[in-house]
Amino acid sequence: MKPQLALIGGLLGSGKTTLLRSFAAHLNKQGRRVALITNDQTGGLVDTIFLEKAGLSVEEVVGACFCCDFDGLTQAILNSLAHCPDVILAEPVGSCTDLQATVVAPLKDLLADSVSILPLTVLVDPHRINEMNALLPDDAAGEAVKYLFTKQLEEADLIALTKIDTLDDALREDAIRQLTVQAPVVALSAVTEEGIVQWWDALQRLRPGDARLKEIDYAVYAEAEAAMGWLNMKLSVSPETAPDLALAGFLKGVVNDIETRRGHTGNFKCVLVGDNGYLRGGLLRSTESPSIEGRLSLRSGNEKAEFTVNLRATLAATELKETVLRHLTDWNAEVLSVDALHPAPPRPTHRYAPHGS
Ligand SMILES: Nc1nc2c(ncn2[C@@H]2O[C@H](COP(=O)(O)OP(=O)(O)OP(=O)(O)O)[C@@H](O)[C@H]2O)c(=O)[nH]1
Ligand SMILES: [Mg+2]
Repeated sequence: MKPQLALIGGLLGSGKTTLLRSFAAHLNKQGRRVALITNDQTGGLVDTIFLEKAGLSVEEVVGACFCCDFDGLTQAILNSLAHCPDVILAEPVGSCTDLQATVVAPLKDLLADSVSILPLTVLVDPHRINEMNALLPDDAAGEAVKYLFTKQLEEADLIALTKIDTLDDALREDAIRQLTVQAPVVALSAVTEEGIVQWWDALQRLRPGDARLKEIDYAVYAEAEAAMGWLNMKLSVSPETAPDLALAGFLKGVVNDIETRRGHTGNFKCVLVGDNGYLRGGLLRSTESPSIEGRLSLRSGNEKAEFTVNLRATLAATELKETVLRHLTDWNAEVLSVDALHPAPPRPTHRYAPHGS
């Protein structure tokens, strides 16, 4: 039987990588082999390190999104096939949309002999729905994020409301009600694993060919993506306090600064790797607590660890870099590499015309 390929999209920070990790672990427990594909505008991906630390097999497409480097995606799929997986899970860049026309349809056309392409899942962070509904009238950056969010919802075959462990029943229902969408909606938590089997079953049941190819204004799409500053940074560090406390303080400090400047944090994620373990940290908004997982001890102010930082927020990329460095003054930090950019206008390798045009 051909392996199944599932594309799991959704806005920055919606929970794609966390779901990849938890569902891959679930399939592995059942004796099924899984390959993962990550994607980013530039190298140095926290997602890849995080998944590899969980013992998973990962291919990367870096330097452009799947749509603009379709050949890179094809190559990553072919590389994955060498491990004879039962399932391939691929995570496109969270600011990408128009995936039905630029990725799903071309894959169905060009790779149908090698893989069976499942319907497109779009993940939605329930807290983002409220934020998008409550934007202030003069919030141009927020409107840019909302455009991407809306277009992703329009083209979804299946929508998965994520992070439901953070909601009570009434709030879950409220979030689903607020999602005025055509596609079916499931709800899940990648942390507690509630709903992940139901999500996968729903994907299997959806009829192939349901793809909703939509028209999209590429000028507006390009502007919306460019509103996002993108920072991937690698440093050698030696924090002066316990690494988990230092990481939590760093995450909070940066997100607070972004919000003070009326920026929206798309996702902020870091991984600290030392000789005896690692810590992964993430934070999206100041009203939440940083999520920190893993274990790491360091001899304070002395032992070095490699720190990878990925930040996407609606401020200038250079400003993001300065903010990050300002919050690392007690970390004895030495910068090893920096990519600070705004995504270039999307130029898809293929774009299959919407139905009926
Ligand atoms: N409570 C809870 N938190 C979650 C869940 N899934 C993801 N998160 C948290 O949400 C944040 C973003 O999750 P990611 O998996 O990095 O999201 P992503 O969609 O891969 O983000 P990008 O790759 O940046 O687009 C992280 O801090 C996670 O710990 C969940 O099911 N429950
Ligand atoms: Mg991710």
